Amino acid sequence: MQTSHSSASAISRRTLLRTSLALTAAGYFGRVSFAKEARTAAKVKKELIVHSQTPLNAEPELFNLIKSPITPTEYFYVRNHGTIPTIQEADFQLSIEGMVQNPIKLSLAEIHDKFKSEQIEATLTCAGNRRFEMEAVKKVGGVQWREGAIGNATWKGPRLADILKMAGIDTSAKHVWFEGGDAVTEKDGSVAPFGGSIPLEKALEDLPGVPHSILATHMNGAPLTVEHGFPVRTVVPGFIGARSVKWLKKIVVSDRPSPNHYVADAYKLTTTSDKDVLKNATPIYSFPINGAVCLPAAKSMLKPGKTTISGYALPQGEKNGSVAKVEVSIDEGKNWTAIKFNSPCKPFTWQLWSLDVDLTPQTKSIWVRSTDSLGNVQPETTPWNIKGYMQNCWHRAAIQVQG
Ligand SMILES: Nc1nc2c(c(=O)[nH]1)N[C@H]1C(S)=C(S)[C@@H](COP(=O)(O)O)O[C@H]1N2
Ligand SMILES: [Mo]
Repeated sequence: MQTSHSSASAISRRTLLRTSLALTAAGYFGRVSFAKEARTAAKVKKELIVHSQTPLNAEPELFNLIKSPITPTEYFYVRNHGTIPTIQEADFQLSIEGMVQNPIKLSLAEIHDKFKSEQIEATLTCAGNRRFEMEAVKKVGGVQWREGAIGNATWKGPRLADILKMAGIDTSAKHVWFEGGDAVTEKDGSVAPFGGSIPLEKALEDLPGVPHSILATHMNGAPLTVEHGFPVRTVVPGFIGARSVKWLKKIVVSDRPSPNHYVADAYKLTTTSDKDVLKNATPIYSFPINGAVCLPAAKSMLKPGKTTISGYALPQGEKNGSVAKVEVSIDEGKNWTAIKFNSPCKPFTWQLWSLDVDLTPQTKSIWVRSTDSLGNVQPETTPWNIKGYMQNCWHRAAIQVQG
């Protein structure tokens, strides 16, 4: 290791090194300049509904959300627990440690050069999507997400499995921890990075036609934006968004789930905040089957007659589940119309749907429920939990039709 001294030659050598590293990174991204800063608050406000500015939490309007099966990055929800770090690509280093034979550190250029990169399509959704609906039973704390804490993108980067294999996984390893480069201030004032954790089995999952877990450097064909985790994040298809850790800094292979707050205490389904109950509960991994009516928007005033309604459906994020059926009711569940899909839906990926219906002045609401290929169906009601996670019951949009 070279110690730093302030002679002119050392500085210029350092500058040179930095420049060449920066160039390598620039070459790696295929262009010299790209957004290294987060969007301005004004720009975010134009594109998303902002729930909180610091930390930034924002979701799209539903008509923007379902404009295309691939969600444009500007309309992709942003969910943060702490500050958004600005990481210089030249300084970036990812460390792989824990129960591995050879702990390794990788630069961005090495992540690019040493591994085959793979492009996947996967839907990301926050466990708190639709949380605001919990208020029908009892309001819960946290960001009051509507139906837009979901998005579908293409992601590109090396397979997590390839990186773990290079480090050599110990035979007794069972879990993989991820640590972000952000700083989250907890209620007790302590500051720690956001962390996630997934079972090793999931990290190594290799099923035909099912997207792998990757370390994404690209989203929708461009380098990750700062808000979405630049320069590297995990993308774990089928799992709640919290397991797709942004600004990834460290991977730890272990025989147990991560002790990070967001694995050990948060993202668990409990009806109390009792510490022991929380400690003993299982972390949420897969996202639940879900679906929502996006158009017309809830509370719309509509004319009677033919109207196209549309929305999204999401399969449960396990095995190779895909959307199998979407049913719509405009008479409070007495009759349901099933929507057919022309081609099989993709695993771990949402399916946008639309249906023409005849509205009458008696139509009070539009309901939707999805079924996946594993037989999971959106339930009629969601069990209340103290954090408002996994809100996935039949989605009901109240509307008014003119008489
Ligand atoms: N480092 C870090 N990673 C993170 C988070 C975070 O706060 N910090 N939030 C997580 C949660 S809860 C979700 S739902 C997704 C959201 O990803 P997005 O902001 O790219 O939509 O990122 C996850 N990864
Ligand atoms: Mo989330």
